[in-house]
Amino acid sequence: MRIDQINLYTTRLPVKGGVYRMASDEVESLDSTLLEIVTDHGLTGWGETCPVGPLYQPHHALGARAAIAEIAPGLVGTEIASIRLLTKRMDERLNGHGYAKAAFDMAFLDLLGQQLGVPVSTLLGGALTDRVPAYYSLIVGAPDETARIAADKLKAGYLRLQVKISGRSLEEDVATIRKVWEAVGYKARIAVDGNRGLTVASAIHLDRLCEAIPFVFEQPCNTMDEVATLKGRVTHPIYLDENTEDQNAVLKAISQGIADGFGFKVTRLGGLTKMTAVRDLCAIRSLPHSCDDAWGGDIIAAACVHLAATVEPCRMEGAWIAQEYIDGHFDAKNPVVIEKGHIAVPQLPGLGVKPEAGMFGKALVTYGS
Ligand code: 0XW
Ligand code: MG
Repeated sequence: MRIDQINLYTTRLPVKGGVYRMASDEVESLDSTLLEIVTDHGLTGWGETCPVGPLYQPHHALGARAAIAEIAPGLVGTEIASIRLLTKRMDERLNGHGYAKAAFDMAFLDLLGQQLGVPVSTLLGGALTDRVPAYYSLIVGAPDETARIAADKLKAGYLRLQVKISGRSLEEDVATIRKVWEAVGYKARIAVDGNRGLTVASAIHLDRLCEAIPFVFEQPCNTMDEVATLKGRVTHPIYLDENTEDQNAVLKAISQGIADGFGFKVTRLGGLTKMTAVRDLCAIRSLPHSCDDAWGGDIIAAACVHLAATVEPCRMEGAWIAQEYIDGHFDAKNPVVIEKGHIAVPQLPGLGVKPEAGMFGKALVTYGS
C-alpha cells in the first residue's frame, strides 16, 4: 500500500460557551489542521494536529502546516508498512516538529489498522479496556461558579476534575480550590493546573494554604527547572504537562524524580508511536498519566482514546478530549463521545473515525497527483 496523495485541510473549531480560559491564554476558536493520506489501495487515513492557540506550548497552527510542507512531498510514493521507516523518512526531511509529525503518525496507523482489520489500540500494544475514563477541565473562573460546575460534572459521571488556576490573585485561586473540594470531596480526584503561570514562591504559598486538600499540582511553574525546585518544599504531588515537550523531557523528569505523574499530549510527544515509549517508561516507575491533546476534533479524540485503552487503568488519569467545548463531530455516524464521564474505545479498524466527505471543503494543499 503506497501513498498516492496527501491532502491538507484546515477547519475552525469555535469554543462552545465562547471562551476557554487558562493561565497562559484565553482562546475562542481553534485552528485545526487535518491530513488525509490517500493510498493506491483506495484506503484513506486521517491525522490531525490542533494547538490550543500559539501561547500554550511552542506550537502553532501555521507552524504545523509549514512543517507538513517540508515533510509531505518526501512521503509521496512511500510504502505504508513500517512505521519505523516512515518515522525515519520524516526525520530525514525535518528536524523536530513532533506535533506536525504526529498527524502523519496517526494517519499511518489509521491506514495500517484498516489494512489489517484491527483498531489502532491493537497496533499500540492492545487494549486493556473498551471504555476509558475522561476528565473534565474547569476553566479559570469565580470560586462559587467553578464549584457549581464541578458538582454538576461529578453528577454527570466524571471521576476526575481539573481546576485551572493562576493569572489572578492567590486568594481567588485558593478560594476556588477550597470551594471545589467542599463541593466534590473524595468523590472526584482533583488536579489543580497552573498552566505554567505561578512563581515558585506562589506555588509554595498555595500548597501550604491548601495543605489538607488532596489534589495533584499540575504544571505549576513555567520551566522544568523551576518545578524541580519544588521537590521537598510542597506537600502535593507534582505533575508535569507543558514541560513534556518530547520523549527526552519525560525521561529527564522520571530519572531525576521531578514528576509524580504527567498530563501527556499525543501531538506534543510526537504522535501515538512515540507516546507508547513514554507510556511504558511510566509503567516501569508506576507513574500515573493522562492521554490528552491540547485540542482537536474527532481524529485527535480517537487517537487519545486508543492510546488510553492501552494504559493500565490503575495509572490512567483519564483522556481529555475537547468534545465538551466543541459543537458537532467530524464523523456523525461514529463520533467519539463522553458518556457518564467515560469514552467508548472505537472498535472499527484503524482510528474508527472518518470525517464526512467534503466537510472541510477543498484541500488547502495537495501533495502528489
Ligand atoms: C485540559 N487540557 C488538556 C486542555 C487544554 O488545552 C489545556 C490542557 C491542560 O491540561 O493543560
Ligand atoms: Mg495541563
